[in-house]
Amino acid sequence: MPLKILSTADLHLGRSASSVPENAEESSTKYTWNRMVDWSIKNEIDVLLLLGDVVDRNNRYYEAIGHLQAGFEKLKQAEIAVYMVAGNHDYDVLPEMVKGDRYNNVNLLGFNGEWEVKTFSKNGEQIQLVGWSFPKQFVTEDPLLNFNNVNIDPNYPAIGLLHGDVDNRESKYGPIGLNNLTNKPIGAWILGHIHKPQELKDNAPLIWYPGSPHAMSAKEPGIHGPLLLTVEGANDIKATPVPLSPLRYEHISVDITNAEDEERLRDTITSALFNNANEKVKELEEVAFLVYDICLVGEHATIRKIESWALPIVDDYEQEMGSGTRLSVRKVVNNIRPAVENLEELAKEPSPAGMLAETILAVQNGRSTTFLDELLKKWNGKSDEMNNSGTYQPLRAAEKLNEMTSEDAKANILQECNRLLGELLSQQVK
Ligand SMILES: [Mn+2]
Repeated sequence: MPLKILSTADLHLGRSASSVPENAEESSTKYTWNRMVDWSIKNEIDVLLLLGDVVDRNNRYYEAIGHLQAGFEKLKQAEIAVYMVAGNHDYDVLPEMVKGDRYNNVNLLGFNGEWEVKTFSKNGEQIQLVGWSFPKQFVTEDPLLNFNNVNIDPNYPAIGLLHGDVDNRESKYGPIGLNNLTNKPIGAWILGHIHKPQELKDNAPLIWYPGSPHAMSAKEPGIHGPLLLTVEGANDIKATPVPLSPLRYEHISVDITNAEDEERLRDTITSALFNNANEKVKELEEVAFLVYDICLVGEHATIRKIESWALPIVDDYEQEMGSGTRLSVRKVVNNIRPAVENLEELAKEPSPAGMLAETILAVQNGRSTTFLDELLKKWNGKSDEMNNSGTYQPLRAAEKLNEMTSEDAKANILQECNRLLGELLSQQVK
């Protein structure tokens, strides 16, 4: 029977997800840790791989460690082996935990930044686990540059465990060159650090970021969960995502062009949400909360009315699916165009409406104008001022404050120009 390996990274034990009720047990990452432990036992997993940043540096450190230890204990009783490498968040705590022989089933690979190989065998099947751990919080050199004298037997499958930033040379968190992964005698590389699950290469070697198994914010939309590996041969390792995250975030666009009144608008939005959730129903069995960011699109004469009609949906909307999944809305943004017959013609007019039209076109077509540059400069100044203000310090510390990018600035300016232009045009006597 092929060996079954469950792999995961970036659990950040100690953290909780945002935009779901704080008292919901599903919000905290320890819920997903327990769920993965139970799932491994129930599904007769042979090995659990942890790819670093399992424990969060900044959040309730001691509580987090207790939950990790309780899980190790359960896995030990079920005779499931654990192999892990440390990341930039837990470079000090993971080595500390495996000191002494409390858990003879738990192995930390590559202590202090030295590559290490260990062999695991069960029922006549044998695999090699090859790993490297963060020796300190910041690592600016590719760990694979020291992949020398690593003794790998080519007759058996080898799985590489590493935490770091693939193809990001400037990273302080272990920059990894993709080429340095592909020329090693490794059948599959399983990586930590990036929260979005992604396959970087589908074979020879297989390369995956399993991602965070617990979606933590709207910045991490889509399916989250651990990755199941089935080892059929040295270069035949299959990967299957297991959607175990109790939370899921989604971004959807809703066209409101035909919403003439408040009732029609609410109907348009709620149907769009329900249809979207229904399409995903097979992936929602384990999802308790599905949280949406809505972007309103289309064309409308009175954008401000649409906005005021849509606003209450953030607080009011709640819908429960047959699966028990609760749908809610975190945010509504608008990207509605004012109903203008010819924006290009209007942009030529020397009037406030013309100026707004010109700015809208500039943002949409990626051009710059003197006025747009001025607006961007002001926007960035205000945004920095706001982000650096003491009021937001607790949010920053909890990493709950999203960093603003120039894309955010342009999106906001576009939204504002559309709104103003709609307003101006609706005041014109026809
Ligand atoms: Mn990391």
